[in-house]
Amino acid sequence: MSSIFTKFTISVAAVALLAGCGVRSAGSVSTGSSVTPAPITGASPASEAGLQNWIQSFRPRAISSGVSPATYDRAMRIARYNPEVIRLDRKQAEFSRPVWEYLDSAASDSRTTKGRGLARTYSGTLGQIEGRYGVDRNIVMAIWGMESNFGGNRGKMQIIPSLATLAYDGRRGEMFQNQLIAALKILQAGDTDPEHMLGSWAGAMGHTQFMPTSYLAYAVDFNGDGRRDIWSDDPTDSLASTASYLKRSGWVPGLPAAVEVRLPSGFNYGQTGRSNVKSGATWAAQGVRAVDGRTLPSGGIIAPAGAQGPAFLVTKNFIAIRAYNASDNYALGVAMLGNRIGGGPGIVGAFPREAGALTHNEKEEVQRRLNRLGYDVGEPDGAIGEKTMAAIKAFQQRIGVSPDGYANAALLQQLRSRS
Ligand SMILES: [Ca+2]
Repeated sequence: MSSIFTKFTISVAAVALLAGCGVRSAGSVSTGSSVTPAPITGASPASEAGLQNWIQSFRPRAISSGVSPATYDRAMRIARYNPEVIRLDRKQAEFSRPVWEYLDSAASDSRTTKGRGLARTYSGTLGQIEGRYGVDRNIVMAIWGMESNFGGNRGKMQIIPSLATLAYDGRRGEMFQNQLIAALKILQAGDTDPEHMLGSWAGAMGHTQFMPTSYLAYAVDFNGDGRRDIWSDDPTDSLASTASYLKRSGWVPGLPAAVEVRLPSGFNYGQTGRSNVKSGATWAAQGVRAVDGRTLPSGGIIAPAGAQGPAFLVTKNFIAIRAYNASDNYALGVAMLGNRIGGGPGIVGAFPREAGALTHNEKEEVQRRLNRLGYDVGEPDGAIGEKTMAAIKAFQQRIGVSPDGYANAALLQQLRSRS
């Protein structure tokens, strides 16, 4: 299978060492890097022979985790090394899309129209799911839209070969070994068989892209046919499983996930951040208002494009959506798409589109300069996370500008003139 493998001669002893390394690491909490078969200097682990050897050495671990020998052997019959998943796993996300472009596509007109139509088609099912789990049907629809474009992009790759390759390969080996064991337990429960267990390259399956561990924890058989079938064209079990996931992640019935707000002039942006939760009355007393005039729930305020862009009060239900995918932009995209599918408006406030967004390299430069000024943002990676935002806020406070934590051209200029 692997063209790379054929270029190297790997001795039987080396393969055994490699396999043993994988097994030893499997029980530890180490990162994937320690699973990388370092003993074969210069050689890629990309080899069918290496994978098959690893499968034999991993067998006792799977069995001790509760996978029967029959399940293991039956599933692993279809495991083949897949260089494509390794290529995808290593691909760096170096493009950097402005948040408004992400949200534009998340809650686009076409996706909204499709979602509204399907919400009518599945109205009865969605009502039953909402009745059982208390999760807003429009949010369930939005996750369906975000994860697979309403079932159109569920992924057609067999999960077992993908997960076996990723578990063996090593970069995030431990994580994928756990996912592989979870996938084997799903097969053992009889919900599907290895050939029909399909999904995306990294193991996300079905209409709402459940990883195997999430499936084991949250998937439900809602239509009562005896199988938690998230692979079927019928989305019922997938949608109910998604509602089950959100309910267990703390969903509060009747609470919006995100409410677009207008902030008063002179608002102290040092208060932004989803974790800085205040009651709706406290925000209202500061002059914060919902753009649609509704009473504010309690939550934190985020301004994803800084002081020049729109702001949102985000609640416990925003946090529940983040449990699905730990990204503020994702959760905001789900909330906005759900709002639109339910007949509500999109985002009212204007993003600072004309100002553009920093490139990946410019974001790295922001991080380097913050580090140089003594703010610890860790290894620059061009991804503005919570650590970097906190450092930006501290820097902005120090130089006396509104501490919105947003990395834009003005901030970069301010950093360049001081570092
Ligand atoms: Ca079912």
